[in-house]
Amino acid sequence: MALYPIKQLTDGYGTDTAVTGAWERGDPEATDSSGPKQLGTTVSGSNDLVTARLAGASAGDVDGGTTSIRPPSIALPASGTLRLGYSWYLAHADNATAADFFRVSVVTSSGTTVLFTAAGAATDRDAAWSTGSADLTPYAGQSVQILFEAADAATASLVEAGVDNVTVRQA
Ligand SMILES: [Ca+2]
Ligand SMILES: [Ca+2]
Repeated sequence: MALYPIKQLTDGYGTDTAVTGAWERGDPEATDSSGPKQLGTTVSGSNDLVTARLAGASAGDVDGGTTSIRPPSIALPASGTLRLGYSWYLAHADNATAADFFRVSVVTSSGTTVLFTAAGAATDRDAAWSTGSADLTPYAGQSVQILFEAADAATASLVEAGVDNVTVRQA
């Protein structure tokens, strides 16, 4: 089993459209708006990847479009079963819609493939860590990047997201 700690780069493709709430790595402050919307505690330690870590005067959430964060390329082993693991949350207020999202994708030299999407809805969704995983075996032997995106699309809504403990394991 191999374990790869993954670094990150915000707006790695220069395509982000969000005007606030850009992903960053740091020690997050908790926010509350009808329940927790940004978690002040992480899974791995003091830091996580979070859509603007400070609570600030306003909620400091994603506004105006999409924000992305991706690690540098990682060279996957050529053999074995490869599994991506991560902890994540998406939180939004009841002013969200299905246009808002949290998304995980794998990027290779031949394109981007969505691995997971959590869409928003017109409900109050509190932040809570969940674990996600995806099979990266089809990408064995390739150089890949894991791309995380969060979006406040369509009408403005309170949207926050977090990611932690990103790993690739070889079995
Ligand atoms: Ca935030
Ligand atoms: Ca929205």
